[in-house]
Amino acid sequence: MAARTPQQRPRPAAESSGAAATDRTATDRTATDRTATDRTEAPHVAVAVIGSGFGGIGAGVRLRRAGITDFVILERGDSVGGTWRDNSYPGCACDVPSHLYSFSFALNPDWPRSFSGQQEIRAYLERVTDTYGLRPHLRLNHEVTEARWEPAHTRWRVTTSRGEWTADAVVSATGPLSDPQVPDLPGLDAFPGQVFHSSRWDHELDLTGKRVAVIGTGASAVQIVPSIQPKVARLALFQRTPGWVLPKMDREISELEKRIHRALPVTTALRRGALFAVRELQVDAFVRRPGVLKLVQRLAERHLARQVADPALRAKLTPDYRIGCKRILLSHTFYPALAAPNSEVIASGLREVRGSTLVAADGTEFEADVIIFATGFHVTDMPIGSRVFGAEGQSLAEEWKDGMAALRGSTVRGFPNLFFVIGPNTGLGNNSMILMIESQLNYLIDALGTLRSLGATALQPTERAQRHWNQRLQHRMERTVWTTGGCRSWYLTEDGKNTTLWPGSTSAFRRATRRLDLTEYDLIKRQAPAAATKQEAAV
Ligand code: N01
Repeated sequence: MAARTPQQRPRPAAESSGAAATDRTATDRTATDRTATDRTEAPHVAVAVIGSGFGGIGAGVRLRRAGITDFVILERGDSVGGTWRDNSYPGCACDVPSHLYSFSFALNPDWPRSFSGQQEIRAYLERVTDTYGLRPHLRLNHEVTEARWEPAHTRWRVTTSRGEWTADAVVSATGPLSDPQVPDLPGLDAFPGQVFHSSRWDHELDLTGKRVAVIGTGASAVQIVPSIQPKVARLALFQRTPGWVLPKMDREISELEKRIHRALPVTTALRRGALFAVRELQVDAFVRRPGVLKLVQRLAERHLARQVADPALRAKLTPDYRIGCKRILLSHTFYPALAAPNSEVIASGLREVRGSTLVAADGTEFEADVIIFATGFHVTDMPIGSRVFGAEGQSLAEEWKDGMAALRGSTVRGFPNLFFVIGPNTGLGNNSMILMIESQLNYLIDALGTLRSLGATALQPTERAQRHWNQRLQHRMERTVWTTGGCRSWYLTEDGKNTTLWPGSTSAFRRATRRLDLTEYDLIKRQAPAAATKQEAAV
């Protein structure tokens, strides 16, 4: 796991400035070169996509399929993959089945396991990038530092660490799991050992024989702990809140299954359909009937009882809230790793660091060589928000100071032609995010097509439509397990408002985003010429 995949190797300068050198067409080369030399006349594109994870790659594929080829995908990293590039910690794997955690238009008959590892998913995204001709659109190592709507020109000006573009539309596909959250703890700066976040794993560091503290008990910690426990001298898990854990039914997919999927692609689709149906049936319990989840909770209790013999440890690991309130964790190996003789669970949050001594809120101390923060991401305060400025010059972060809100998770009043992939309230508690991403891409493509057919330049939701959408959504949220389950999760803002999850089925969201409803939008026509330089259809 620690070994780097070929895609992780730093790319040569020519390649990392955008597409692989061999892929670059003449017009594309012109665009890139102009970026470097001509800062006053920024090249213009129809669409600037921010991010190249599942959302950005999916957007690229759908744009090309819609016949829109003058777009760039701006990526701050040196390769595609988003959260599946950044999270390379030992044991990193998906907890949604492989055949469901992939694009519907790029089914993969060759998934090696029922739940894919990080490297397979990352390689899959690299393959999709190649197969769908996205390399020429990619601008790697281009961190977006600002995106600003220019009302006089009815366009966006997008500034990156390596050049500027103007664009008719911006697609924000930065995802909720992109910027690590590390608690601001007294004394942490003076810790003499190594410290890193789970999504910034230090692959140079050998943990063998070290005293290691893992902070947090979310989906990342559950995978990290069993992967490192056998090699470390001592492992302490700082657990502020225990999670509910169910067994992970992971297995190798046999050669026969793969052969059948390859020979009969419909079987891959059927497998996906079955996985989807099972998850879709579960939604009602999370959203409308949390009481039903008691049965699932019993399974989790039994799993804990079977795997942890020590009653004191079992008590520590038993949550006091309804299962599903926080993301349900899947693992066969987490509890056995915690029950191992070199492990201890400190049932308290990490409060401060004194030299190499970690001090929990309950006063428990642990001497550590390494601290691994599995403390999650900036989710409810989407970091791109402070870099995006709308029609009145206001930032999205200011606009969202009381919590993120959009129309259909996709568009925000005051920010014309800004489209989100995984926007506010589009997350899922128990299903594949790729389904939601594809719904938002349907909406994006329909919006761009609508603009073209109406001869309009931009659109933004009416205040009324956005308000009604969020009122209805928050009303539905009241009954969900995320609200009633008795926990505090990362789905919620400081004020306890859920601005992260979609309180319904993925089918309902698919229907809600199938078509853009023009009665929900104000249209804007361009007043001034589009841009100083129009980049010709690049590829
Ligand atoms: O982060 P988290 P994550 N002392 O936010 C704790 C996705 N993902 O990286 O619960 C001690 O869930 C905090 O405590 P509490 C998935 O969507 C997917 O694990 O707030 N602990 C919590 O336990 C997932 O949900 C896969 O009381 C402290 C933890 O840090 C999301 O990523 C795999 C603390 C943060 O948990 C994030 O998961 C991995 C302190 N001072 C991740 N401060 C898939 O398989 C914070 N915490 C798809």
